Amino acid sequence: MHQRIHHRAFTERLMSAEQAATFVKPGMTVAMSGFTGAGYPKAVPGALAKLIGDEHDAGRDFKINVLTGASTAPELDGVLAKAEGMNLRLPYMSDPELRRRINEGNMEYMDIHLSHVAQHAWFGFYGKIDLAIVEVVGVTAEGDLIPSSSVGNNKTWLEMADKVIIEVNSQQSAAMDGMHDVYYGTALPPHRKPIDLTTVRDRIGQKYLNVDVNKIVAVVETDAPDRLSPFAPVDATSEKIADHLLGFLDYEIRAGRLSEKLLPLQSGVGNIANAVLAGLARGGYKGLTAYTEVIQDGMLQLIKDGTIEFASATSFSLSEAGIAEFNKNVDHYRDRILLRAQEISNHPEIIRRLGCIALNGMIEADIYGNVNSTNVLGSHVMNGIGGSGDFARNGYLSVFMSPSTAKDGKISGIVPFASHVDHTEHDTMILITEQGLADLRGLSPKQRAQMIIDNCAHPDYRPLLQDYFDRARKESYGKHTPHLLGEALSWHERFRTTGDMRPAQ
Ligand code: 0RQ
Repeated sequence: MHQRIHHRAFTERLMSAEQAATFVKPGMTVAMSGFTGAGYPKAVPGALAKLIGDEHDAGRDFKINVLTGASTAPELDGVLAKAEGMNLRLPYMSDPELRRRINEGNMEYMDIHLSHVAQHAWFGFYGKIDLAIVEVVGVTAEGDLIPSSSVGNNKTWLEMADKVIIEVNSQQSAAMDGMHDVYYGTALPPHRKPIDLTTVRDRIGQKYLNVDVNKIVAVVETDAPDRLSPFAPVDATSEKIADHLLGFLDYEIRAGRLSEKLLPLQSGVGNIANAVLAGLARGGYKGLTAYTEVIQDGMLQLIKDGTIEFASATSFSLSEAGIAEFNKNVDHYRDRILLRAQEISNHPEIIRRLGCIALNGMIEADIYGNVNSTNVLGSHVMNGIGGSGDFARNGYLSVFMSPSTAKDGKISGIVPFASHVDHTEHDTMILITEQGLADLRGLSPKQRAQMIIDNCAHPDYRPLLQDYFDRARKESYGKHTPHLLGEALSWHERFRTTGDMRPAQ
């Protein structure tokens, strides 16, 4: 019994998820663990959703504000969204039920750079945090918490919350003990000090999370897996994108701007990023490093085959096969992976010092290189900016990748004007589609536009973009970043009305 809980203050507060959920009251701000489907509480949110549902059935209002690390899973975001139990949710999310409610306008969602969340909480921007619900692997005899498959914002939630509920999940590998590095040196301005992390391997903190036992109101034992997202099989499009990236990296090595070991890689979420990582294995690299947020299957494979010798992240996001592989070879991975708090994994100071190569997916880019990562047709949020902004702004190189079209060619990934901007033209250095790669470094806006049209646009859309650009160069009010303002978003409007960005023939 309680093999993973070695402290009496915790065993004394063991209870069911249903009992624990009763500590949540309407209007509370509840901060939960979880990052990209890993390390989120598995039982209390479900029990809470049931409680909320019962209250709603009885005609009583019950909604809470939910803060997390990043996306969670159906057992958290999904059930609370279905129960109409959230007023506000932040930051990154990816649950279909939650996404639907946000896009229907039935709840508020705040999309925040992942490095900002903890510090904004400390600055008081989100008000008081009433309760934290945090999954851990176990509790030590000293009452410290062994972090789970993500660290995310847990340090901050445990410190800031008035009350704490702990879920101890026996299905998380006990071998993760020791794989974490939790930094306790952050302070508020003007008292901040440099963060002494100069290589991806550096340990600057401690293995365990601290918690004030007096704040613990409930401990719940669980035995359930993480979300285990499957990834789309690598297809010809993502293989081409990976090949363009590999060609570019070779070019940089030959130009003497990168060594054979490159610089620490950051890789975003999604199928494209995952496929591109898998593609790196074909590049013949050895001994690379990663300073990133998420370890997906693609990265695990690179660590396994020695392409990557060390990876720092804040979370895993593995498929079922990925978890099985991790558990099978856990001793190999333990020495090669470190999980940190997301304020450190995504810290601008460190990303800039290390010189990360930021590799992120996008929804669309415009001809000048403004990138939309989040909002389809400028209004329907997909997931959120996640950490892409932290890395794109501060990395040594910022690369954005996408197929050149979406929805069977009816949508162009390269448009005259991005319908929503997450990363400005000033932050985008390299754009890649399966059509080719645009190296935008050192180019003016008009030079960038021509290169993006020539190299990245799909042939169906290339003449249309060229026509827009040519006319804009003649007719635009200013000729620095030429635009036809009345037409700039007409492709999106056409898709809305006809279901295709291409004009009818
Ligand atoms: O839709 O799911 O209905 O098929 O978007 O697109 O091409 O499979 O690409 O999985 O790599 O995701 C930007 C969403 C790309 C992701 C985004 C539709 C497309 C498909 C997925 P379906 P793909 P990916 C660090 C980094 C922001 C956060 C980030 C993302 C679905 O990369 O969320 O980078 N990035 N974090 O059909 C309409 C378009 C579209 C489009 C694609 N122009 N219009 N739909 N789609 N382009 C990690 C963290 O921060 C945690």
